[in-house]
Amino acid sequence: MSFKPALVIVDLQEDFCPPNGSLAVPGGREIASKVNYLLSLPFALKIATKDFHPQDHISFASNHPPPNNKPFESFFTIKNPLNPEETDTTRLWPDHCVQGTPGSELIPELEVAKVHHIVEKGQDKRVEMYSAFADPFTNPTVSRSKLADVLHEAKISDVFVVGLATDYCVKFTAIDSAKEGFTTHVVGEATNAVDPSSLDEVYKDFDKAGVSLVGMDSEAIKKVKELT
Ligand code: VGL
Ligand code: ZN
Repeated sequence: MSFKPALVIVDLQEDFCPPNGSLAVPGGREIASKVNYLLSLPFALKIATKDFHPQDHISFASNHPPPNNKPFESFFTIKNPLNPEETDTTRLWPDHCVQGTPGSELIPELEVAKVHHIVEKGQDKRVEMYSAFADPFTNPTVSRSKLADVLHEAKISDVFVVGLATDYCVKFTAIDSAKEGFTTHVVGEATNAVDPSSLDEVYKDFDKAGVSLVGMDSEAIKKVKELT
């Protein structure tokens, strides 16, 4: 199959960035220059995703009763709304990326004019959805975005994932991309993590899923530059 790369920029939104983001990732805004450089390269498709929650989203600690409602600390077991036997235990967060709020906007540093598609995710209040492809349930899946269709229709071979956060939405988006059959790369310098101490584990998960961690100067990026 011929090399046809796509760039997927995950959740580069105000609420994930200092100084005002409710769920600010350390160094979140600083990756914008690297992402903009990648946007200048001849990727066949350039996509930005947005975490885009209703105010009553299940991942917000504020929507749960005490004492298990501490943002960043508490966990909650979500039942698949279509099959209560299937469950997903997940961390609760401060309110973030609420539809229609400034926190949900892509950061202004991002050169959004170079982006071909914006994919919104996390709109279903009943499920967490870190991956920009789908929620974590499989039996059955509850909520799916248009991302897989857009990539398959364009006959993309390789997906390069960047953005926020390495240990949550970047990780699950990259793993799902590999599951969809795309050769998948995460460009390390163009991501940042909520918890940098978790990165060793995250990189092991990439290995297991067949996702490669690459640098801005890697052979994989050189191959993109050589396209015209
Ligand atoms: C994310 C936590 C909650 C992310 C989204 O974009 O990594 N993290 N929602
Ligand atoms: Zn979220």
